[in-house]
Amino acid sequence: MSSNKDSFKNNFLKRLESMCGKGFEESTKRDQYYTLGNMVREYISRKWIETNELYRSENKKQVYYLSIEFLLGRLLVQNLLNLGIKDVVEEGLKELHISLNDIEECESDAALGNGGLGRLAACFLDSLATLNLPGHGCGIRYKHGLFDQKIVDGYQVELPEQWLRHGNVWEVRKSDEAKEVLFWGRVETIVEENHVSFNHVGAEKVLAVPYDMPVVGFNVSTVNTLRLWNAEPASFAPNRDILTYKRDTEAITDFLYPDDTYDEGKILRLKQQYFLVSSSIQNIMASYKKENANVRELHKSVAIHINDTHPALAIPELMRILMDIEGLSWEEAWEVTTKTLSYTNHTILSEALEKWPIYLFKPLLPRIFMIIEEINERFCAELWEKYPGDWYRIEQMAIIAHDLVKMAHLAIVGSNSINGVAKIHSEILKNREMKTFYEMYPTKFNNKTNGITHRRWLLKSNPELTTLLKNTIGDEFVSKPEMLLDLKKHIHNPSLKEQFSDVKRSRKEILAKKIEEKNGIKIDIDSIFDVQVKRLHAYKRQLLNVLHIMYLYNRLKEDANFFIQPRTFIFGAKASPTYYYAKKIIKLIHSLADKVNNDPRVSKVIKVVFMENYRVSLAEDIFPAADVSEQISTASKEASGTGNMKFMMNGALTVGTLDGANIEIMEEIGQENIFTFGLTAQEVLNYEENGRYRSMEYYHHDLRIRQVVDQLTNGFFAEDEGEYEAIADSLLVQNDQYFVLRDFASYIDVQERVGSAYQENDRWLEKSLINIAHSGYFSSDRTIKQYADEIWKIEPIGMKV
Ligand code: 26Q
Repeated sequence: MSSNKDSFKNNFLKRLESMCGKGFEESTKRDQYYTLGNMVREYISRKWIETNELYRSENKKQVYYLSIEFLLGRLLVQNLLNLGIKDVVEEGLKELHISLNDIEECESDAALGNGGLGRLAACFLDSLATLNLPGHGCGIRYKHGLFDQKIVDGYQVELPEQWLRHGNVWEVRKSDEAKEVLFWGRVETIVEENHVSFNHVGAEKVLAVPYDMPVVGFNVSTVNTLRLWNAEPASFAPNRDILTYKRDTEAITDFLYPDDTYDEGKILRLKQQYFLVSSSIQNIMASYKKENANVRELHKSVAIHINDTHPALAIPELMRILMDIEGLSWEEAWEVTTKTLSYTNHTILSEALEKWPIYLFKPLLPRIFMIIEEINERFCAELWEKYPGDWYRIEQMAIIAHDLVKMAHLAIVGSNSINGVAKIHSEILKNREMKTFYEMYPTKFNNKTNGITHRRWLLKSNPELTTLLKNTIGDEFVSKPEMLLDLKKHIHNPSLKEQFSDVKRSRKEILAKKIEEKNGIKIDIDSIFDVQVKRLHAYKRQLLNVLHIMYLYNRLKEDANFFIQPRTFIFGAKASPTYYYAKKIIKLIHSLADKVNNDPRVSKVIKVVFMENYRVSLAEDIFPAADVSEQISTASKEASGTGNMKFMMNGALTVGTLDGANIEIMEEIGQENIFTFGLTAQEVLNYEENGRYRSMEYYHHDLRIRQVVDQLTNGFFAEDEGEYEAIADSLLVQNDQYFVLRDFASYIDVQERVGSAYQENDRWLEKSLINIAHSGYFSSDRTIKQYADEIWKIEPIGMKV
């Protein structure tokens, strides 16, 4: 690799021949991708080694970020950008008549995550490296990432994802650093004079082999590591059929679990969690002990962060190693453990809180279970001291109760910090969901509002807007995203507005072209691109969006004079394979699209598009092209949201409830630059408490509602009349748990205001620019600085640029 275009070209051609065994003329795009990828990785490796050496020699505190998901997406172009060689490479390739965009298409997304939580972990890695912070990701090398979604006849079909099929140029296998992870077996208690020790015997051993991926900081020489563990058979002979053992072992890292709260309690998922945790903690101890003698001081050199409760077994695992291997007393081990660990909560939906039945847990992880029992007993004793006689409170707070292990309780008790991911979410945790724990440990609770990396969601995905911003306010915002605020000085500049409008239009054209290719639907570039892309979940209320479109359809059919600003409604969403209701909503969107897009008159003003297989790389085409961002969750249910920030950074205006980070977006940009509607979180929580909501009343009293709800089951759609009965039932029979009908009128109103606002083109563009200007606050660099200063207590490591 080199920073000179001509020598890059020469090297590229030589490498292509030696790696692929063919000349340039015969080479395929994939050969070219593979060659370039390998050149880039080699270029990274010097800095990677130096970073690791520096971390060893400086011996400063480091953080390990444990996460069951890392939703990285593609890495080639982001790495080129962060290394500062994208332009040279792009130009060099162009002279060879190769388009960088084309060869990027050969890279599979690393889709090792479901959605928000996994993508947040990926943004955090990018920020850690860019801020020169010693922070490592620890995760699982799933052979198959999140399923590929195909739509067949309007229904979602899942296909196994195959990102490793053509190899992975970014990973380095480190078989010498493999660790053994123990499952099953039993624990022998050995009592000697004044000492008790424990022996885990008859266990089944699994080998955890690390694959390291470099995490390249932007414009710095720091290259951090994401270590992904792969499960392989250990060399010992198990006491059973070797083929079954091999298959069971490899199954641990075969699949990413699709976020599926309806499918919990699967033993394989528990195995995955312990596999990640045990290999990572063993690894952390091994590298700590290379440089430090005293394990009692671990917390001075190491912070371990758990991304939700999925890696919460890190607490008993660290206790196990400190006591059983390092010989610390319970009290000593507990002090080190709690000082080392911190925890982020990402959800308040009670069905997503992890609970493991003892009958599954205890046989699989006998020593870990013993330790959790002891943590629970000591914790309950402490509660008894504090609240003597308050059995109810103790039962509610216990880590083990009613034959279940409650992972959130374990995580809270075993950590020094517990944070939510947006202000309102952290307040709800303190005042409701985790109130009793907050009363017990008030100082542990804090907020860290989420952020996104502008290096992917602006610089990489929207180079056109990036150039315009550089020309307008200079390029300081590239390393200091808060400098985007400078744009506010220019929002009345007519030339800037025109240029921004051109950029938006060009990105809408690119997306429209892809939609035409993939969906065969021609869309109007001048229409409002109104987008809802996120996982499909009842609480996110894609249904509210759908019912509003049905309402517009009805109005257009009934009244030839009904005017609306033309709109294209774009959806992208994966549903968990066993989430019946969510899959029905996908089918419903397709039925609606058929109805709307095939109506000669209606389709002149509105269109409905469902983009298949929503994922990071598709998102990079969608956010830059959006005019309107749909963030319409039932207030109080969306912990933060991060898509809202990506839209904002690309100049889309938000239609949203006062939920999650939408509230902070509004605080930043002002009420006049966002379209809010619907119940507040407090109003939702009041309804939930007093039970006074009756969805039927809204159905009976609002004709608009009655019409669209009836249309779900009266043959309006071409499908069988029973097809959407479950959806109609959720609204009427089950009393509309997510307040869709309650917020419907308010949503219609706000959408009318959106339409009118869009007609005032000049004001709309100013609002867009204000959104972009304030998006710097939502950079994950800000978030990560707060974690580093307030939770992990880590500092940047002095690197030369
Ligand atoms: C739990 C038990 C069993 C199987 C799966 C799961 C599971 C897996 C993934 C439960 C939840 C998840 C993912 C949660 C998630 O993505 N939450 C989102 O996190 C974002 C980052 O903080 C927030 O912005 C979103 O508001 C939140 O929904």
